[in-house]
Amino acid sequence: MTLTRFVLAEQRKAPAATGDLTQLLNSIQTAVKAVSSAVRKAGIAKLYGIAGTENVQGEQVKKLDVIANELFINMLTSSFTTCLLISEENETVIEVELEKQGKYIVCFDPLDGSSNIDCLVSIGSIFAIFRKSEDNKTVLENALQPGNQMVAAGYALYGSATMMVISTGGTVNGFTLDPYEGEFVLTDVNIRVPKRGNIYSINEGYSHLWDEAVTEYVQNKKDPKMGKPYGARYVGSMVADVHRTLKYGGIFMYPATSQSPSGKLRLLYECFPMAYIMAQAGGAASNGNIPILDIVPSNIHQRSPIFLGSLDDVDDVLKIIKKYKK
Ligand code: AMP
Ligand code: P6P
Repeated sequence: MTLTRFVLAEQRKAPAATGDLTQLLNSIQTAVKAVSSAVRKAGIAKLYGIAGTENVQGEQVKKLDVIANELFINMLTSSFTTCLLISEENETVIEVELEKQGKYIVCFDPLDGSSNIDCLVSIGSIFAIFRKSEDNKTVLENALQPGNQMVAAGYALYGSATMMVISTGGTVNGFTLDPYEGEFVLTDVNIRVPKRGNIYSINEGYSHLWDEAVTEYVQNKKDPKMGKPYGARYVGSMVADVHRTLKYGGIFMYPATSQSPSGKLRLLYECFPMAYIMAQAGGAASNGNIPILDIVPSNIHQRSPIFLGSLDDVDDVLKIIKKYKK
């Protein structure tokens, strides 16, 4: 069962479907294949190293970032199914030219975790798909929809294998790229995140900046008096940390700190899609106060704290956060 066949079969379940979402998902699939090929060749093709430019985040942009962004933009605009694109690499919304417009809005991070490229640590692409609202909202109002309006979301992990994990509402499925066939093959059917795990994932280098709740929670995970201690895993590449959490359970956290009061991760193209996938797989994702998917964005690059993973593990940290709120 290839991703192409799977998406087509899913479309058959939507009687009124025109085929646009299928076309869009297949265009994203093609972009991911091209990015995967570039990532695997980077060392030989000397694509590593600083491209000498900076992105809207003020970060040095690596050449692979530039290539990945261009590949995504080209495939999305030429799919004739999108009207607005929001990329981590572009300061403003990309409005698709009129004759190529379709009804979907795609928020994406073309190559997340790029600081890990040169040392060959896993990196990924992340995307969220919204539908343009029927009433005549402004471009920006269409771009700033709450997460629970999402139609589909997914990510690609360029790890020991290249895998796409996608949900269009309902099940979450994983497809592994067969590089010899050039096809994504269904390998992980209906992924469900365990109700509780035994791994916590957070950058402990910032522990001096955490609030009391996060400090207490992490201490509890290490204290044998509080139960069997958890293992610690932190890749520093969101797609890798979230995929492990999806498969094995546990919790991934990027909380607000005294230095970053809204955390670091971006809402529209990191937190929203990962929260959608986690929720569809039976997990949870919160900003510490409300579910990530209930957040109404105020700007396209806004950041959000995120606590994501197994239901019981996210619940545990939210209980401690609540305790300190009183
Ligand atoms: P379309 O007109 O093809 O964009 O489809 C309209 C709606 O039908 C989409 O927004 C989805 O909710 C559903 N749908 C269409 N194609 C698919 C698909 N391949 N997989 C899952 N849902 C789909
Ligand atoms: P830190 C990578 O740069 C990224 O955007 C995410 O992929 C990752 O989860 C996070 O930043 C890591 O940030 O501050 O722990 O290095």
